[in-house]
Amino acid sequence: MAPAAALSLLVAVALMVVRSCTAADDAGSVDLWPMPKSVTQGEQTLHVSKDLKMTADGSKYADVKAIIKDAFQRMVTVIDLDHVINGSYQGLPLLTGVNVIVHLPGDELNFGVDESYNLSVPATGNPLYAQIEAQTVFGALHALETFSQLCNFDFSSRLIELHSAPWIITDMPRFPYRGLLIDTSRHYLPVPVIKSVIDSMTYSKLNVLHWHIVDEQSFPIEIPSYPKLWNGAYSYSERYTTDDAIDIVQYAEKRGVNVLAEIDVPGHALSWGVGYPSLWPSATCKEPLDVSSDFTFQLINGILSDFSKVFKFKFVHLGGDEVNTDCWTSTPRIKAWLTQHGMNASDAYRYFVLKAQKIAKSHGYDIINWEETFNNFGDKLDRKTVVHNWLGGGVAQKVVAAGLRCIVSNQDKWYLDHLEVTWEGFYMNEPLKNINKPEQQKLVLGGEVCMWGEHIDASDIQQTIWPRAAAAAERLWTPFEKLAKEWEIATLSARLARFRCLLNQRGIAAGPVTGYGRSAPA
Ligand code: CP6
Repeated sequence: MAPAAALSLLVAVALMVVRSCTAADDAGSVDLWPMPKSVTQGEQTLHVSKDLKMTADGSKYADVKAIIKDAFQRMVTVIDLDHVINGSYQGLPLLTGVNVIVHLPGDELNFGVDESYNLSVPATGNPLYAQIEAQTVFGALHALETFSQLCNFDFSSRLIELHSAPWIITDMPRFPYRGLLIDTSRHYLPVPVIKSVIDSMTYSKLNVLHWHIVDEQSFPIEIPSYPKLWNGAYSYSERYTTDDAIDIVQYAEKRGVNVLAEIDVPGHALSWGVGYPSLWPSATCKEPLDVSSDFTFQLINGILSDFSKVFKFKFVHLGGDEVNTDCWTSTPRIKAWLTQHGMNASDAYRYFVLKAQKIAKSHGYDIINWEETFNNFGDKLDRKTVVHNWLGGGVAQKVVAAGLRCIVSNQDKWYLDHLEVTWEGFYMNEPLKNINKPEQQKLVLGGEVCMWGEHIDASDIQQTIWPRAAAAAERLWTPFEKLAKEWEIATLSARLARFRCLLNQRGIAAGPVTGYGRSAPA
């Protein structure tokens, strides 16, 4: 490239990425991420009172729901209400409260909970109150998040401005499963970092934290039934106690985020043998877990029994990917066992996965498995199995045609450790690609972006996840008809940049909206 051309390209890129954090003020722009199902707006600017109150008039439940009260307090913090200077509201209408109506009792989160909400912000009224109406507290949480994104702190007046009232927003998710995977085996992530990831998820309405807790490199979690398992942790400080896990699950649930725990068997489990070496086929050949030993399955039973007291999500993830059975066939003891049972190595892989499924079911879980299990013996899987796609072959189409449920995470588009995939690439990954029958579409529960841990740790996880995960979050939340088409995608960058800025203001180290993962700011 000629130097002049290169320079002008650089300048153009710099102009593209340096953006103001202010909401676009042009009429008709909607600075919300993800875009709600339906939005109407007006032209009136309001101020938000420093004494903004939450009420629950007309609600049988919201006034007693600690979840909503806590969420309101967090919302007040993120919009920076503390720094509003009282009394100089300059004659604009003053919003003095948010009224929250929740229709259903209960505040137990699980898969498929109603997350819909209505939010209206009138332009006139005395008192002037925003109105939130939701079926469940979890819908109301999303409404509070949306409300927070309407608020803009103005540093010249030191007031919060809310533009373009009246707002009428009707919203609900396109998919019930909107996930993010974290991996605490390749690098340990301290509890506060995991909590900060949970916070960040709520800002883009993701609702499943897939916790890939354990893998071959380390076993960081305490399993009371088999206390030597966490001998496989990297160090004494790089561990999660049962109380840490409970703390994380409760923290997430209060914010509308389910925690999906994974043990990845029989491959990806080498670290289990640090505490219990008999799980290894031999001292020199250490995975997959010994299929011939009853102890292997007793231990899986112990782990899932302990999990069932901590992880209350309907699903547990049993992995099942990348199983190389060479250690089974090359270990004489196991080879003899295979012969005795009339199994070859791939029979034994199926035997292992199905046996683990039965154990998980006995503890009340529905099962998620990586797609190799379906690719190898889909017809034998428990019919309630959810198949988790990650390879590039478009397996979702086959899974739903077979009547099973599916989660989409194809690595060429939704793996966050693939730094070369741009936010536009994340945005354009369509989970229902080539799935046209409504009854099959319903079997696609949603999707998940994956932050594998080999190349990240606490120091750079947030800027590797964000803003690209937000692009996927909109794909999973917003109705298909309202998503940008490939040729319109450039029109999203200002709105995404504002959302990224909002993440930064809330203490989340989201990277700049340059397109690529983890790039330096311009
Ligand atoms: N660990 C486990 C991994 C991966 C998988 N499972 C993985 C494979 C390929 C890429 C990224 C991650 N690191 N347990 C696959 C599901 Cl590119």
